[in-house]
Amino acid sequence: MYMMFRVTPLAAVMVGTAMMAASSSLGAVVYDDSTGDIATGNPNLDITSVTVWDNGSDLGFTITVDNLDADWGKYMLFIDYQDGGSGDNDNPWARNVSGLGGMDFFSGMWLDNGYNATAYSYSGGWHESYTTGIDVDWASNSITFVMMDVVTSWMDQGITGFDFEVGTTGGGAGDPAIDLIGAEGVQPGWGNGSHSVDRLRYDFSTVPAPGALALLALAGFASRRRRR
Ligand SMILES: [Ca+2]
Ligand SMILES: [Ca+2]
Repeated sequence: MYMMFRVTPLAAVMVGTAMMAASSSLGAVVYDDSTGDIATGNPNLDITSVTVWDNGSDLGFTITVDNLDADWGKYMLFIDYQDGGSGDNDNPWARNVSGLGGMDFFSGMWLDNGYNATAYSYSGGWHESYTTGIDVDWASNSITFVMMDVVTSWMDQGITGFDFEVGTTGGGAGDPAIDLIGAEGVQPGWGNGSHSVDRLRYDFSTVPAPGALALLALAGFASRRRRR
């Protein structure tokens, strides 16, 4: 049964950290990005990798940048997991990023005044839909964002994975993405637009249920008997 948990940021961070450790063998994919592929001198906005993982119920992202030594960066996650979704250049933060029509989920993270995150789903418009939490590791220049029970909810709808984009930006509506993960190349920088040309794919890790394992064992036993 799917249950929506609304958790405080602190609780989410604590659970998320525990899940990271527990889920390392279940599924984690690292997507690399070039270092220095930005038009501005903001290493806190230069993505070097994004790690996506799940444990069969929760979904986590770790965004690593060249140097997180600044407390004002903004980080965006766009997810396309089903038909329909947003128009192009249509995100809840009004950042100037084109090439991303059909998005169904958006999360924005910021480091000002401590740090926090917010998440939205698209249904005829953007609606803030989740209470989330992030964990910032200044020493490793990384920001980890965990969404509880999202995988459970989406798998109940027959979803087995999703396409996504990650971008960095500033604090103002109309700001562009300074860096995008993938093959976009150097974006024009402050005062200009930005454009996504690819979406990365993540498929959920699959954990066979006990019943499925029993069936597999039975099948193996039957095939061994037949070979005798
Ligand atoms: Ca980069
Ligand atoms: Ca969509």
